[in-house]
Amino acid sequence: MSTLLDEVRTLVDRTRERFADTAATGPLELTRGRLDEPLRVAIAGKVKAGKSTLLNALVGEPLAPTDAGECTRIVTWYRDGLTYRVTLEPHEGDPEQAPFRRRDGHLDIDLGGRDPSEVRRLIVAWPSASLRTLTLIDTPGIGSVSTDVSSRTHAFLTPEDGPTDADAVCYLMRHLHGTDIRFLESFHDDEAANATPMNAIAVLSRADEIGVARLDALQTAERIARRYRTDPKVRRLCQTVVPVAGLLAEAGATLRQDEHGALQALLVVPRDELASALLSADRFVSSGQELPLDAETRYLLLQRLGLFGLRLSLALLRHGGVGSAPELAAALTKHSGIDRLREVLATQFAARADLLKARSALAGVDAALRTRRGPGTEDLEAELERLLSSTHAFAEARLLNAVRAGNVPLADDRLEEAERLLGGDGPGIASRLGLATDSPRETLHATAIARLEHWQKAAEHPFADQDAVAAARVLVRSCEGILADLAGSPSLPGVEHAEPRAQPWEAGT
Ligand SMILES: Nc1nc2c(ncn2[C@@H]2O[C@H](COP(=O)(O)OP(=O)(O)OP(=O)(O)O)[C@@H](O)[C@H]2O)c(=O)[nH]1
Ligand SMILES: [Mg+2]
Repeated sequence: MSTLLDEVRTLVDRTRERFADTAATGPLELTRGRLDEPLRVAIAGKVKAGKSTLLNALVGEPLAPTDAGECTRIVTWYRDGLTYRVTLEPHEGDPEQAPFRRRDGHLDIDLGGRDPSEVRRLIVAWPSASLRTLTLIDTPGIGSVSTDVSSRTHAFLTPEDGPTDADAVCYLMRHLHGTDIRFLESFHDDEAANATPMNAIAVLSRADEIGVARLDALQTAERIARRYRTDPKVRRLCQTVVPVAGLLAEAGATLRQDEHGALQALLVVPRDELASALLSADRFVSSGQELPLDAETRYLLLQRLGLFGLRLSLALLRHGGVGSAPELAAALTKHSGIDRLREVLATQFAARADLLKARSALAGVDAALRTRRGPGTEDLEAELERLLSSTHAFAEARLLNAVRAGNVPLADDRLEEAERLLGGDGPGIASRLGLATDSPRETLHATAIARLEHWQKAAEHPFADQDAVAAARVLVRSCEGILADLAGSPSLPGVEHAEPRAQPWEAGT
């Protein structure tokens, strides 16, 4: 039985043949290659939202330069590789290998005298298990004072002349701002394959800085994130909002023994004196306090952990049952919120990789067809249309979008159920049914049957609104799909699918 990706591959190949030796050849080659690569997730957001720091935390190495430096102004891809290598792709001319050094772990890439504006992108190939399922793309800040820098990110993520090179976006924001909404709106255009917020999640970033770095900062951040999650403007544009303190996560992934030693050394200072020194960053670094660390070490600790991270680390070492450097690192990771983000990336993106890649590839085919519509391409257009309209996963994505935009006439509790069934909380069976991941198969089965019966009735209701009926029909197929999956995988454990519960039963319809 062919899968969605097989069908998309075939369509891309047919389109390539038909468009051989035209301007569309190059882009179509790239579209084809993409189908066999890991999913591409761009990390975007306003200037200094904490994008590079978060990328480092996800990779588990402080690769991406943070703060200043010309490379922060260039779109940079981080992908798994056999060897360590940096490729520079200029706007004009052939790609070339770029020499690099590591400074405190960060990559210091030699642009060979080029201005960042001359570089289309940098590709860092780095052997790393974290990059095996997702390629991460660091982008320059949006809304930067230099519109030139900002426009590089727009040109990459929301190009005017074709589909974007990213399959999904992880959008960082410190507060919800008009610029953020505008960016998400342009990434979420309503073109055929893109009509869904499925490919965007938002991160409430630098969460430790909320509320003047008090020790309950992350709880406050979670409350704010929850409010954003239920804001209709946000829900329409992205799957979810998770608070993350990237700096803490990066420190958790890379904490060194000497840093742990320096923190331990601070514990000899009487508690009141230490609390007073930690009232502000300036005070900690420069006030000439009687602290057992030199100014440079204090400055570096502050860079690594931030004021909140310092306070938290000291509290953990003093009262938190945390002793060794690995224990402290694990506690920082736990407090940072990065595990929740990883889970969201795994359920919302990695588990849907095939669907998201298929969407990107179909957008590539569509772009090629736009260059030459008409005689000789009708069959390709028809196949593109068929894949978009008959693939149930796309129908689910469109309906999820409509539900979140408030365009489906169902009662509130039914809307919630519909959203879950469509994979709004993740594509696994238990998530779709609103059950715990370790629910027994019988419970999953019985619940799926009950949902199926409900939506069948709704689909056949003689007086129901047409849009409600159309929605119910999609939901019936979703329930049937869940039941087919349950029947087709006898050894399914508590049944959270790693693979998207996509289209096997759909293929060829
Ligand atoms: N306290 C705190 N500081 C952070 C966090 N994430 C980043 N920072 C700091 O914010 C500054 C900017 O971080 P970057 O990771 O370079 O941000 P960016 O979004 O990549 O910045 P541009 O690429 O220049 O737009 C650095 O000084 C980081 O140390 C965080 O979670 N908490
Ligand atoms: Mg950056």
